[in-house]
Amino acid sequence: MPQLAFITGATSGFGAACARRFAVAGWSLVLCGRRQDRLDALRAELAGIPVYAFPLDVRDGAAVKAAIADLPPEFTEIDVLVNNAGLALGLEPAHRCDMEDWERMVDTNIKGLLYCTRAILPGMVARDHGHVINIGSVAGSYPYPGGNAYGGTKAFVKQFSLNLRADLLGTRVRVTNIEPGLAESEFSLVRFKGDDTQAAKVYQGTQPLRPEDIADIVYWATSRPAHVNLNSIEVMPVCQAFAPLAISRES
Ligand code: NDP
Ligand code: 8X3
Repeated sequence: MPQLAFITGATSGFGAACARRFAVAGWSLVLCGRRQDRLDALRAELAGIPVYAFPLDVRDGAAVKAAIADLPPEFTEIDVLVNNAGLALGLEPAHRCDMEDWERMVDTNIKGLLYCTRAILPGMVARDHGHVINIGSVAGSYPYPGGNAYGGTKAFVKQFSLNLRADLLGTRVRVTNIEPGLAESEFSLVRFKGDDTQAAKVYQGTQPLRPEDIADIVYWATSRPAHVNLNSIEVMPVCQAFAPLAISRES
């Protein structure tokens, strides 16, 4: 049976890789992100697959609601929602952070994810079928200096995912929170506001996760038997692990 995935933030990184991975499996796709040129290029690349791509800023709740209400008929029965659009901004300690950066992370990573979920979930429940995949982060579980509001938004995503499971008990709608560690995409370029030297340093001397690794995990989670729900999947590259708790010592 043909299946349909709705992927937010499909213009780069994990989202674009997910689109390619689902396309390989023959799925139809609804793709969004703010950059129209990237959406056009991806649609051209995926020629032969039914793709509906449209520009969307997930921070605009009314636009999200209208776009989902106005999907072409053949793109309405969404089997999988990949709530991927998101970003980190800055790595400063909290007392030096830009309040606008914090607001943008909250608006995108939390409110954008809520808008998309709230608009798509009723159809899944009505059809008693569907899978919400949220892209969380290890930053939602483990604190690190400069992670402040970004980690907070991903902790929200983690708890919201669990609470969705609680609400959806008795339906066949599945929910999975995928929590990656260090992964190379445009993530650091965005975090450091276009400073490619600073962004490149994040990955220097490492073998980070690739967007394709995450896309494989997303696809794998959706392709488990229908009675299996993976609540969360935490994944790091082999080159990453935990640090000891920090202690400030006198002198
Ligand atoms: P990228 O920067 O490569 O991709 C982010 C995507 O989100 C882009 O397609 C961007 O599209 C989209 N996006 C950002 N803001 C908005 C918005 N307001 N409305 C719609 N789309 C938006 O980063 P990644 O692929 O790495 O990140 C994807 C997700 O994975 C994020 O949620 C991130 O927090 C998470 N993550 C990333 C990790 C990493 O190390 N890379 C690790 C753990 C989690 P556009 O700019 O066109 O709108
Ligand atoms: C992205 C991973 O460690 O940069 O969510 O916060 S990290």
